[in-house]
Amino acid sequence: MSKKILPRLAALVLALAPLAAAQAAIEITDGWTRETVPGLDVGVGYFTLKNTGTHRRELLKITSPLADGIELQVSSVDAQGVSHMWPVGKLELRPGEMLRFSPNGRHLMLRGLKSPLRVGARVPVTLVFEDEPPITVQLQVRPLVEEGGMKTDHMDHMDHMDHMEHTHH
Ligand SMILES: [Cu+2]
Repeated sequence: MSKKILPRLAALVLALAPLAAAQAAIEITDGWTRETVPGLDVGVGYFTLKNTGTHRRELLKITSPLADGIELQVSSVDAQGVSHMWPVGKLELRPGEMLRFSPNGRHLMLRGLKSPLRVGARVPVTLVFEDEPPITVQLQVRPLVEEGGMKTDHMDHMDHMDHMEHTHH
């Protein structure tokens, strides 16, 4: 390599460096949600998160222009078959870590939806991780009732909402 080209190459590398730094380390795939239950303004959300970078990343904020607020929750089914949910305090991804949100595990709860969610629509959700540019994922709306019968996750949320109301009284 000639001595003339090297400084130019160095300048080029310097020019590209900020671009590389702005590359998102967090990958979000398989975003989906369900149709809302008639009369309820709450919805669910699922996706898969992966930290492809070399540093821990903490999730700081989740928002959607279609909802008043979004909460991270985890649900699990107890020995009696009853589903329980509670908020997730802190979500961190180690380098290389992958987290799959699912109906019987971690999920998003969208509160105060501006309008009912209909099959085929998309719900944009923006996630902010520390030291990362915001990432927007489109949650694809799936039917409430799928082949094989009624899914229970929304029913769980109806119970959950009752519970939330009780705590306010
Ligand atoms: Cu929930």
